[in-house]
Amino acid sequence: MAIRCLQSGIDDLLVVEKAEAVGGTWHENTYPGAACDIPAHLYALSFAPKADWSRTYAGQPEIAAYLRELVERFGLARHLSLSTAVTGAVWDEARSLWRVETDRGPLEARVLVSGMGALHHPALPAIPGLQTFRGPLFHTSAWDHGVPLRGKRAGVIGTGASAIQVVPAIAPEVEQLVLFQRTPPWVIPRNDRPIGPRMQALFRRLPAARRLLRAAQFWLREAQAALGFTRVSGLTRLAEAASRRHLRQQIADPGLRAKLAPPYRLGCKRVLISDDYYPALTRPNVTLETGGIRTVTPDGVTMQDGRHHPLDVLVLATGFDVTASLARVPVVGRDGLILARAWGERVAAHRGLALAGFPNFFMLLGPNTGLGHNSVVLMIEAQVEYVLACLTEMRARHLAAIEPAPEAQARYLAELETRLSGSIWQQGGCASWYQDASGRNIALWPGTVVAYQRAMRRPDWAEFVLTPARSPA
Ligand code: N01
Repeated sequence: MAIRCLQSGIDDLLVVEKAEAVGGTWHENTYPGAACDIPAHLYALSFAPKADWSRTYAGQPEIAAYLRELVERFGLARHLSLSTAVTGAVWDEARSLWRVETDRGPLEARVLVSGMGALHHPALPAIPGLQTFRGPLFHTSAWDHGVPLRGKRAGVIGTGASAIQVVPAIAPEVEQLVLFQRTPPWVIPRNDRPIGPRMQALFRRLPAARRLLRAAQFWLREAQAALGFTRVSGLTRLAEAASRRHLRQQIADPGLRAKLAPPYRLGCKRVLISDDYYPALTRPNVTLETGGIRTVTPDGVTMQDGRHHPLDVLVLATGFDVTASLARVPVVGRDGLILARAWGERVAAHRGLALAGFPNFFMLLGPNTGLGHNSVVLMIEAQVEYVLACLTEMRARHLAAIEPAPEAQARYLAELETRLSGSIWQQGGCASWYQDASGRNIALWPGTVVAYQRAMRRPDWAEFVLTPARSPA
């Protein structure tokens, strides 16, 4: 958003970030094995390509370095306020601006864009006795690199995208590893490969070759979404068969295989990609525990049936508190309307990024604009261009405020509801962070990226209430 603003001549901008460095998820998640599930060439910003990605799926250090390098490349440093946490924001109707509270003092802004994301407040499990554990205890997103794992008995709770990267990375190092699984994930092959110097040189010299690769990676994933990842279809069955084959090929023991067979439809939870997760579970020093946890004790974990696993280190790979993430920062719109309350029973936004009653406020990656099948950066870019069009219009027409018209918002949300009904999240028989307490998908876009890009190509001003400035700005 900041780069595209600068490129469009909007340079009176400040990026406020609570961490001490840029990178967001790629700054914070440094656990062993952390990498992206989307090929690096496809995951990079479309307007900031990188020819020399070292592998098909880049690791966290390489992605974090890419994001830091963008600060240099696009001259962002003077627009950054790092180590500054936004603690609240209130719309000032009389002055048509946002009064933003931070832990380093107040700010004012005509337009407020949230890039806060939803996956950064750890979800700590409500397991009795958790806090009594005597050894090191930490969440994957706050990995304690000061804790040596060699020769230790480690426990990992959870089997989501984070856990299946951590387990193969630490299994060779620890003495014993107990993985506590509540629900097995669907896992498909990853086929990660290094990209050698000759390919990197080719991508540097011939940008069309890089673009071709990126397009192929994009359309492969779009086809999956169109055909199978959002609805139960023939492709769902094909993908499930491929995943079962992967399981059979990698796990010989029928007992272990049975424990790893998901009891719900593929696509309902995030589909995981890994070539080394199942093999890690066959190591003699790794135990897959599928009984329920009764309690954590000072020296380990006790199961419902009374068995006890003595442990030195406990890792929580239990995911993030998604629904509460934006609600943690009170955003107060017109007439004291609080964002978390405006959402009431349903977290939703007009086109996934704006809300009636909240003028000049946009959310990147807001409700129902996440993806399970393709690069989420493509969704963010579609939103960034849409917000830019709004900013340009505000400038051209001397507007004080812009916000969705309630009727247009209601129409959009009714259409979204139709798309969601009958989708895999409603019918797949699972629960995940994609869903709210009532089981409704509030996180993912229920369609292809192309469909969203088309819907977001340019704003239809009839969908908005445009308030002119009192005197030309
Ligand atoms: O979190 P998750 P994550 N007792 O919520 C289990 C992105 N990401 O950090 O399935 C026992 O997926 C829970 O069990 P269950 C990506 O979008 C991307 O792994 O609820 N277990 C589940 O197994 C991803 O979707 C990448 O039954 C408990 C696990 O903890 C998102 O981040 C890498 C429990 C949580 O899984 C979140 O992934 C990493 C309890 N009380 C993350 N509570 C890549 O791109 C929870 N669990 C590669």
